[in-house]
Amino acid sequence: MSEAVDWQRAQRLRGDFRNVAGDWTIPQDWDSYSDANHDLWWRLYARQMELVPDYADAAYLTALDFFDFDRRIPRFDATNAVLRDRTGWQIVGVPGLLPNEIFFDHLAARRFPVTVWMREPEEFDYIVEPDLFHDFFGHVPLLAHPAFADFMELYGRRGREAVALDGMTMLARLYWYTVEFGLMRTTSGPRAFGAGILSSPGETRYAIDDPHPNRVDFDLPRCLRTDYKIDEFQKTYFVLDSYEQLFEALENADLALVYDAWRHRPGLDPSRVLPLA
Ligand code: HBI
Ligand code: FE
Repeated sequence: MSEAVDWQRAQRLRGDFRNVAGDWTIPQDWDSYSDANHDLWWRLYARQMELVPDYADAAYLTALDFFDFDRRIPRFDATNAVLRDRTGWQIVGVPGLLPNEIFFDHLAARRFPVTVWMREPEEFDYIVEPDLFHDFFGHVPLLAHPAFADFMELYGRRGREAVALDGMTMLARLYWYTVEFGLMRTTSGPRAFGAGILSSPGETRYAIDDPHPNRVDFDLPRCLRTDYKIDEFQKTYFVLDSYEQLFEALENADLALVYDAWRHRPGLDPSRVLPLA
């Protein structure tokens, strides 16, 4: 990679947080996108649209239709008009990954932070940190689904509580194994709803077709205890029966008890599904 891209990439990895507001939000600045940015958006979108009709959960596909994504990068204000009517969610621009506390505050207020920059063309197949495509194509559609939208707000509220309860590492696993890499049980077999799956062509196929990963019934204590690695396909996927199941599990859990019992114990190895002690 050329020196310039390295610098940009380093800047992006740190995120250009110099001019963010107190809540770390920044304007989308849609006019700043280059034709190359728009072209990359469309190429990434078109590639995933070859796959998701056969691999994604129906609720995601239905929600996708609410946003008439096209050849240009979506405008946040148009997206917010749709989300406001359906679930009251809004998306806000951010330079990249936020500290957990700030992130939880946004979710608890029905605001989803969306990264404003697009990856480089040479990152077409893989990018380690979330970019605009991951956030928009992966996360935004289901924010229009009422039960999932309710869960995301509840997650933000539980996140704020987790800061005081020293449970953030464990609660982050719930986000990872559902919001990022969750599967839904359907009469045709498991289908993907996690953003990390649906924004990656390789993991979209792997999560559904490959016989190697474990696919286990969603179980909140097991999920909170199961480790994960951020730069490889999952060794375990959790399978939900419904989005309502996810909301109720989190709503009714005694999280302080789980955090206290397991906080100082090593996470469960995702490559093996052992009986819970
Ligand atoms: N920040 N912008 C952004 N987007 C995320 O998805 C995100 C984050 N910060 C933390 C985080 N996700 C996860 O660690 C949550 O489990 C907290
Ligand atoms: Fe994400």
